[in-house]
Amino acid sequence: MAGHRLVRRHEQNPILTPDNVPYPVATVHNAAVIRHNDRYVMLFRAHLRNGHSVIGMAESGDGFRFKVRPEPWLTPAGDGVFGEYEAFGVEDPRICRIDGAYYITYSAYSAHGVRIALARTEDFQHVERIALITQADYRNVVLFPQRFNGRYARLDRPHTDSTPWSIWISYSSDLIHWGESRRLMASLPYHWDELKIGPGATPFATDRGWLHIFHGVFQTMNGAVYRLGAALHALHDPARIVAVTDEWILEPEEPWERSGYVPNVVFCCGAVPEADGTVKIYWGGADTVMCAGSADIEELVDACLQRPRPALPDSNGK
Ligand code: BMA
Repeated sequence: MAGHRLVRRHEQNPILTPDNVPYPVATVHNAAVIRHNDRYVMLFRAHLRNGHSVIGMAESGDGFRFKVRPEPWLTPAGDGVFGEYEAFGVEDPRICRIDGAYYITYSAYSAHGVRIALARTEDFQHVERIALITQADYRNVVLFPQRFNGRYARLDRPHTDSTPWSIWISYSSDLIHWGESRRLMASLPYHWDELKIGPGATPFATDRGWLHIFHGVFQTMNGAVYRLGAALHALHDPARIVAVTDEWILEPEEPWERSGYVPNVVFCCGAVPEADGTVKIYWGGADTVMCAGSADIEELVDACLQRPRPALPDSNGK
């Protein structure tokens, strides 16, 4: 894509590869990143060589050069209900800070399908699993970092045969039991995201709304292409979409985004807004390596507001 780029790639991409991990892994991707004290903490997904995923942890002083801890951070539970539902692996974490604690939502895979689990940590040393917070056939749950009228909110993505996989919102008073779900955003026919969309990074507040970086997928004769878009949700009512970018903000371009474990994928699970008005954006490249870049928050907001597209198709399917 020619012209001005909203997301500027870091010159040292990929910033993390399987070679940087001190235990045997085939991939390092789909990582969440958050600032904890004066460090950046990354929780990444890594495929083991049996095809199951674990979650590893890396730390950084500058948000770009990460050092991986010697052991995986979260591996499938050995017993109990989590053991039953995580038997095939734990994937695609997201981190959200609420009231001083960090909540991690991740995909739990098993013979029963994929559902979302919630864990909590205060220091990234000790982690406590709290609950499985969806039924089967859900992925990509991101929490909002504050309550709305006393209730927590999340964006989620149920799988369904009758509609394209879309972004929904649900509410909870305890982070465990969720309901009042509504469909907020869907892919548009013959658009870059026409196959499906899903939540990406934990939303962050801007003066014009919550900015949410999501992924959209286009099916080609040569397989699916995963790209990123941005949406703005009203600050006091995240169920109200203010605007969605008509164009993608990032697509696979670099060799390590176009080829790897799954080709032509950029997939985002984390973004860190900075005091200087930029946001660091993290994405998995081809489900194999971690990449990072930065963007001006105002430019992303403007891209949503100045070149918007409908959040949901109209009744004629457009
Ligand atoms: C999705 C998930 C992601 C992955 C993407 C591209 O369905 O499995 O974890 O990054 O496909 O393979």
